[in-house]
Amino acid sequence: QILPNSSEPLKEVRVEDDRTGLSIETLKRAFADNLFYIQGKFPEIASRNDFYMALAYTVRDRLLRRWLNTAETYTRNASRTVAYMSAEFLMGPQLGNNLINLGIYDQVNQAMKELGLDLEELLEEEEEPGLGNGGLGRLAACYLDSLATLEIPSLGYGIRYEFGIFEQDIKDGWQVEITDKWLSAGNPWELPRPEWSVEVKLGGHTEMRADEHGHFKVYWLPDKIVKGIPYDTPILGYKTNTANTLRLWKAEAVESFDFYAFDSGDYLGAVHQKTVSENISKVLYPNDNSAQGKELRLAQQIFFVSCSLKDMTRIMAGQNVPLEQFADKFVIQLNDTHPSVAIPELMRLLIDEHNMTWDQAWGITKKTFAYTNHTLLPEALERWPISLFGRMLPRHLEIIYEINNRFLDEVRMKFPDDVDRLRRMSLIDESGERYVRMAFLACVGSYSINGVAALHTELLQKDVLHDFYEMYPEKFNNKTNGITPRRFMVLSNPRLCKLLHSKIGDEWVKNLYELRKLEGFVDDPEFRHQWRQMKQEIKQDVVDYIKSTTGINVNVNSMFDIQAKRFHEYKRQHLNVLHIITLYNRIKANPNIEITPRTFLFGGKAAPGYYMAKLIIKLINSVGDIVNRDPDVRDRLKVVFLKDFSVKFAQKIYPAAELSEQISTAGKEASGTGNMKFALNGAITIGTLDGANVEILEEVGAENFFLCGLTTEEVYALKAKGYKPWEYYKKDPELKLAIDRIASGFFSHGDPNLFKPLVDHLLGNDQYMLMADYRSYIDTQDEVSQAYRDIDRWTRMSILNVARMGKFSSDRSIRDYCEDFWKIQPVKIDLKQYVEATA
Ligand code: NBY
Repeated sequence: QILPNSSEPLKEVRVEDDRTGLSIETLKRAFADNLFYIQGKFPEIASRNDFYMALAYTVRDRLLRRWLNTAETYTRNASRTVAYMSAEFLMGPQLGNNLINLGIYDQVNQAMKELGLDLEELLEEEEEPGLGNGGLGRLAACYLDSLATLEIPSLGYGIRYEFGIFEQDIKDGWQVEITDKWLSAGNPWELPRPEWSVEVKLGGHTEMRADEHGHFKVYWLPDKIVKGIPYDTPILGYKTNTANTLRLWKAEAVESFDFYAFDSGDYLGAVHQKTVSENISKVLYPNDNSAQGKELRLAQQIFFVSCSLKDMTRIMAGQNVPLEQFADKFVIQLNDTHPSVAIPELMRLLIDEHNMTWDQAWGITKKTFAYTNHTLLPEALERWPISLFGRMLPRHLEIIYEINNRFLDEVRMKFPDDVDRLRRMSLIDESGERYVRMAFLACVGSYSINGVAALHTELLQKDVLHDFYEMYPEKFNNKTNGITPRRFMVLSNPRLCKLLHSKIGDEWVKNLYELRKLEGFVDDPEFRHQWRQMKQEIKQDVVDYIKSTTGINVNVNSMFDIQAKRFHEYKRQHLNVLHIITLYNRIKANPNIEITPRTFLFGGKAAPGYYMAKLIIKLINSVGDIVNRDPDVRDRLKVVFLKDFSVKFAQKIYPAAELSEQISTAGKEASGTGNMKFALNGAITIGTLDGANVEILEEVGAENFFLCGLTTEEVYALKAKGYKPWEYYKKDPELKLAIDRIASGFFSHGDPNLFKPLVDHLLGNDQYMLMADYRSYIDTQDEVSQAYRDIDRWTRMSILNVARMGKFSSDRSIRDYCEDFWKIQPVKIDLKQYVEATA
């Protein structure tokens, strides 16, 4: 025996080293090591980014064990896996979230302090990956967080855009777009995996040829091949050992093509080819809720979808799972129709490259895919012109025609002699120029179709997908969206979390329904006082921020009334502006009028090509210029446009909100998720009966929600009987005065033309019915002002909103997906086993 009689002392020796240890001393040493050996800097010449990078690598080292163990466990067990396919992942900064989920925020904070650094400042330094537009992309990110936290084997698949959503600047009140060079300082969170690169074919034509057995087969002869290189980012669960993967594809040129051109002496041609290939993952399309129909966009879609499917077949081969079991090994969730070419692409892979029969391949395909719809807006439903589609994806078009033929036969069987139904349901729109209807393709190729809030799912079934609901009622289901409380509470609102911790512990972080326990404290005046105190401190931070970035003085005692979301006419930021102008008019008419002081905060980007949305931004800034300076206003109203709204910025803003503006035209906002983030942070909602507002109202109670506007049925009915916006203008003097102010040029240096398009829209057709909802909105806002003056009432409402938001955790959404149709179980990751093996 080599060891003394007891080996206990040896167990005391930790395998803790500078890459794993969590003691303050080890963290400091690891940080210094990374600064020196990775950044190549000593402290005196290190930039803030160097310090950020050194810390990021320190944290990354500490999550790699979890990441590798997770991958190893999934491989060994050949675990059933969710593949979440999305053209967008709006992840937000990674460092803070990883510190929270690893449970090492406090240690690292202390270690940095001892090194004379400020963790907050280092967190600020991170350039966020803005690889999404808004709700849809952020939902994908929240879902990855919940999947990892619930220990569900999953992979996110998307595109590694070199340029994400543009940065927004405001010049003379107008939005200006700036390229988002998020990768320029390096990205410490991704690992390239070139050994798992794949090739994607594009263009060319197909041919029927006999194979070696004399059987005829289709061959696709592409005229272009692009290489996809995967870049992996770890997705940590909250205080679990699970670290899943987000795999994003970067497009590069295939070497063989370069060599070919190079051999023939066409050097510049070869370089050009390289540029064309790399363009595919160059930039995120900056539109939300409108499809563009651009060739490059279709190339992006087939590119990432084809890379991902091939990656999945590689994974199966590595685990010795036969391809026949594809639908058992993977469920593919389609985040809207953007990845829906995956349906014909999987068919093509199985038939053309793996020699399956049509029926075999189709059997697998329709058991694999599930489709989430995010919109009812007709302009957001993707359709590809047949000519464009056929040019880029000739083989996929053939497959879609075949799917369509068989599908229409099915429709004929179920609904004989209904020619109009066939025309309506065909995957090919033949009413004019011919198009492929991607939403219909997704419906036919998926076993599940879900909307993102109860009302939205109901409207899908009644309206946009009614025929498909009649055809396949069993496929339809609702999955109300959710948000992750880790990022949108624990990380972003430490003050609220501290207060919650003192009263109800922190079970709620993993089980948000636990927040209900707060209801027991709502009658405690001391608690309400602390609640107000907390909100006040958060507001003060934002006041300071606004002062330092815009020079505007904001009254910390005014109500923080916030609308933060993409600019779109259906979201009706201009209805909010009409309220501001109305209050302003009241002050001008009677400068001594009693008015609840308010600060109106706006944040959000407009699609660069969306003229009306950009004009609304200009209007907000123009109204702000007048209102903020008018001495009659006496600081009772302030209008602030917070430029360049992002996930990082949102995290600062949600906690400070008191009133959350959710005022879309009923029936237009599929769900909304900002509405949830605000309410979870103690803001009260003023909103229409739209999207998830309906369910928020149901949860928090009507007495804790300011409801306004028409219902969806009323919107439909009013449209049907003939809507006349002009009538509302004529009959409501306050509305008339507000519109006239804009039309007169009062906010545009006397120029009546600047906002004329907006005014004409509102008085002419007013597609989104602002005129119809104006009076109800204004009256409800007056109630809001009243309620705010009753400080105890308001505080109670705020507390009860937080207490009753349990339903809106993305953990609940993901559990519903798992149980309802993913049919997938958690897999526990063991760390000890590994540590002992290495020890
Ligand atoms: O998805 C949003 C919905 O508007 C919102 O109500 C919902 O809460 C959220 C999550 O379910 N949709 C959205 O963000 N859509 C897009 O960003 C988007 C982006 C691109 C395109 C279409 C829609 N496109 O066709 O290119």
